[in-house]
Amino acid sequence: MKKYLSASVMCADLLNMEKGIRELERAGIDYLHIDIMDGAFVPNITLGFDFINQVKRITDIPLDVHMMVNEPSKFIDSMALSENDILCVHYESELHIMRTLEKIKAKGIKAGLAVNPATPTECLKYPSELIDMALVMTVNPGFSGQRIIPFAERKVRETRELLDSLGKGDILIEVDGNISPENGMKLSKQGADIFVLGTSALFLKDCDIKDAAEKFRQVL
Ligand code: S6P
Ligand code: MG
Repeated sequence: MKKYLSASVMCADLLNMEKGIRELERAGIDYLHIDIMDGAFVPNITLGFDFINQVKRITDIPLDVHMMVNEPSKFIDSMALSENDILCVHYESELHIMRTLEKIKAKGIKAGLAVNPATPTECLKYPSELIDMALVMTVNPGFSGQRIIPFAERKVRETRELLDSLGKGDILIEVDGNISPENGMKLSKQGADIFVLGTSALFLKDCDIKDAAEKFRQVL
């Protein structure tokens, strides 16, 4: 199974974004992971819809938008996404989450469903009919630079087993939070497909982006 690297844009140099995106293109990064926060679902605020729409105009790297907001259905039409982009919403963020996923699919965009560390894996069972990706959070969402939760490997394995048992082996599993090369290697073995790379693997002080991406690919 192919493995994908998704660069966490909130960890890039926000004052030199275009230069940063060109570097990610040169490094062969598969997705740009864009974190959207509302200060309510998570205690932080990061990037927004105008930013997404401007990024869309300057690069062909598909976007992997991670919505950490309450009632994400309100904002689906605020982004000019296309068929190769993934729009991922949290299971915990809306009462009728399947209606939200239907709305995303109706726009011709790929749909992702994210689960917080405390949320049981089984919540993916019924929505699996509507999703292209399951995002297993490996930290509590909101901030970069946190430590991975101790049961991350078990949760990814459980997720892979659940999806396979439902005949949904084609749904990709993404992992997000403290994905260092060492953690990435362990999670890859448990069935993770997409790796969100932030301060633990890609945006490092002593290594350029292309070398860091190459080093990460080698452990998968
Ligand atoms: C925050 C967000 C994440 C982070 C990413 C940072 O919860 O959803 O996407 O940006 O996890 O990576 P790292 O390696 O600093 O944890
Ligand atoms: Mg994220």
